[in-house]
Amino acid sequence: MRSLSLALVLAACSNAANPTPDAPAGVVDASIVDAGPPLGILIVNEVAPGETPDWFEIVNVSGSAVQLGDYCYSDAADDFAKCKPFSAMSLATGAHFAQDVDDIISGFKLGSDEAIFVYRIADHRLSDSLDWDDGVAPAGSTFARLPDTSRSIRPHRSRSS
Ligand SMILES: [Ca+2]
Ligand SMILES: [Ca+2]
Repeated sequence: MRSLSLALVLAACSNAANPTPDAPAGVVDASIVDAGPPLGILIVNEVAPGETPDWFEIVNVSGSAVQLGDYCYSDAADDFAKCKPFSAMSLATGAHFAQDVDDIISGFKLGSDEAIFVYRIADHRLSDSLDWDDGVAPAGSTFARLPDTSRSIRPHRSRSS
């Protein structure tokens, strides 16, 4: 929030009779800062939209086992009514888990240009998300972090072939 802090300092130093409300960008950023950074406990490592069923893979990158039932997933940001809890199971440190997604299992499907969000249910904190664009994961391919859990995301041949 350096820009907002600077704006406040400048406002304090300026003539009080002539305020200059010129920092709308700082106001927009505030909601993001308030939510905090993603937890990064469960990472969305790979998505396979357009498969039957669609699926995505998560990895537990924390130093201890995670109860998946404490987390939920959604294709809509901050939609906790839609957010579907994972099954109650323990995911070991470093372990991968592929979650199938369809209207019956999840209440939604994964489209060709969407995103998937994983939240901790107790406090609605985002653990991780992955956004993809149309055409990046054609039939037979997925969209994945390569190498695993990295910030580099690109098309990847489906492991199911
Ligand atoms: Ca969808
Ligand atoms: Ca998208």
